[in-house]
Amino acid sequence: MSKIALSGAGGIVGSLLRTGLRARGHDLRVAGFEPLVPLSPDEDLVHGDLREPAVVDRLLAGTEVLIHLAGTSVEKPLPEIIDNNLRALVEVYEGARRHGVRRVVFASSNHAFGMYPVEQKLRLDSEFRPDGFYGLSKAWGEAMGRLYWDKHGIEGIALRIGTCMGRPPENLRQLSTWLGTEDMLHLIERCIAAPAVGYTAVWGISNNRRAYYDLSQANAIGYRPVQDAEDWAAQILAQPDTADAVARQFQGGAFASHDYTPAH
Ligand code: 15L
Repeated sequence: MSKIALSGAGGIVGSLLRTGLRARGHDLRVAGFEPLVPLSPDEDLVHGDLREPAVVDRLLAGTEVLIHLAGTSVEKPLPEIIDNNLRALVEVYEGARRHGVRRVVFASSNHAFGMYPVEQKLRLDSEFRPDGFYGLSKAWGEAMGRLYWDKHGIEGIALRIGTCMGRPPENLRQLSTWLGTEDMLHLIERCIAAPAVGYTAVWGISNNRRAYYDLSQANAIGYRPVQDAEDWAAQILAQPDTADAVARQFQGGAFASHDYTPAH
């Protein structure tokens, strides 16, 4: 079985994947910025700053696939985004070249498309419409995956993750953006096992009736989500929607309304 590197294992999605993939028998090396408490004495752990090539080397040596979740995962001032999501990503991809990593699965985000109106259904080839510097960094990350496939032959999958928190959807927006844990584990296993993907993007949401995205093209890697946020719709719709008017208008929700210039 091939060795899989998982970065960002200390985060919410990273923790779910660390335990879920381990339970499914995958051979993992997991990395966090801070030291992680081992789940067993023999767990293969790395920690440190991925802007440092030596840390990247420890993460990637002997691995075949990298699931790259590390980085800033919310809107932050630009210098932090540049350090964690742009500079670190270059180091990670250069490390993938040095170590002959076959495939990088990059955690992109719905926020690279957050300025689309909620009424619009997006396809995989819809243009980026980031809702902030964080979403913009994900557009950069997707383009980097494209570059390293076209120029260096490293396969890439950009996972445009919606809302994946390891719990049921909690508001109207999440009826469209939710990704259930079971679907997420199935999606990642498809990202690991799908043959010859070259470079592709995939929407990382469940089979939500109110999805903002057209999932029909996700079948390229064999992703067949079975969970649906609609199962929680009745209780969510019975509560008042606390989102502000701008957040209600755009797919990125509160990320779109943050620092929004009105009346333009
Ligand atoms: C993301 O990309 C964020 O990392 C996460 O914190 C959530 O905000 C999620 O998107 C979402 O849109 O719900």
